[in-house]
Amino acid sequence: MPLLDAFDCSIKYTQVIDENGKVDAALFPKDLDDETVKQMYIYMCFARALDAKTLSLQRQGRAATFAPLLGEEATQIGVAFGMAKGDILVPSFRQHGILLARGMRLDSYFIYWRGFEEGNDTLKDIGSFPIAVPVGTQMPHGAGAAFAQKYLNTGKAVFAFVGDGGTSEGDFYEAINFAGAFGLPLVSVVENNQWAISLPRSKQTAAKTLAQKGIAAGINSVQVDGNDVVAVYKATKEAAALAREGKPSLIECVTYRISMHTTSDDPTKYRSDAEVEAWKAKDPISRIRKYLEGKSLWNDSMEKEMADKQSSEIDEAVAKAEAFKPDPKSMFESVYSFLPQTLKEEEDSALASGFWM
Ligand SMILES: Cc1ncc(C[n+]2csc(CCOP(=O)(O)OP(=O)(O)O)c2C)c(N)n1
Ligand SMILES: [Mg+2]
Repeated sequence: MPLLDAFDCSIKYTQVIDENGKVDAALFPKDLDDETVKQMYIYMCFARALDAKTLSLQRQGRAATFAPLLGEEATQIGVAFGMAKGDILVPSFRQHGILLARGMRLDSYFIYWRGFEEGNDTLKDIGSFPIAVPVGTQMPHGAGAAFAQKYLNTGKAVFAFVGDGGTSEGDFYEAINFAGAFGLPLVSVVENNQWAISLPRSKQTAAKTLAQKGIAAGINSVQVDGNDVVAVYKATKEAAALAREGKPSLIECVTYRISMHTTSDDPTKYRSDAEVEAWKAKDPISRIRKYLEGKSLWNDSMEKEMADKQSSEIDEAVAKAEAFKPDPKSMFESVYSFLPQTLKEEEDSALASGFWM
């Protein structure tokens, strides 16, 4: 007699559209129409354009230390499109693609990257927690928010993002365990971009997949090609439906950080060009373009029109953000219920000197 009932420990990997734009028709989601795939393509391009602009602003001293998402567009846009309208998002620091597709105000985004928290504040209007840099904290926050949705019976699912490195944090294990034990509407999205600053995925854990960590928590756990927006969309939709039945999920999106960790990092110091080039061949955007072109749904003139529109929208938002004048009092608020004397003195001095203006 076995001591335990048998249970399935295998992890399913899904790819729907490969590097050449070839589709596995049996896996293609029935609810996904051409127009939506086109929109996903447009948002992936928009995310890449926004990313490039922010990097350029940082290099000019017009934005703070920034974490680029280049190469990870399909993971973020796929999740954005698979979530329902009122669902809740808990991003970390590299998720501007999903925030963009969920309707983030672009001027707020640039205000945040100028270093002002006011830019983070408007994310609540799109059902998102603020951008937060601590690694892994998104998970217990997400589990807590999911507990609240269950308690209040809102029917909303919560999507919390964590990196490959973040899955080594205690926060990660505690959150998925809590979600499994309480049957919470939590979808944990592991954006596995193969690197945690300079630590490669191979040294992060001896586990073969990051998805399998969810098995121990008793939750639905899958792995998808994170450079395939359709596979990510499909897994997200399925996980969202399960979440609404009180079944949490973990989706490991296998992707790659093509760019630097942040603008203060030099990845050439710790990884080879050959590795980066191999991943560039799996680019998430070009495969969807090939797919759309194959169906005569996209062409060069549409590409140009799209790029021009996105670039003027971005430029307009930058101009607005650079004209933004923060209230000097704002940096003294929201931490203490009343201001300690030392900070009060600093506040008085800041206001008197007018250095902010
Ligand atoms: C708790 C904590 N420890 C360390 C750091 C410094 N840090 C910032 S990002 C990062 C690596 C995160 O890697 P991963 O989770 O894979 O996410 P990625 O940056 O690849 O998106 C580290 C160690 C931090 N921000 N928070
Ligand atoms: Mg990583």
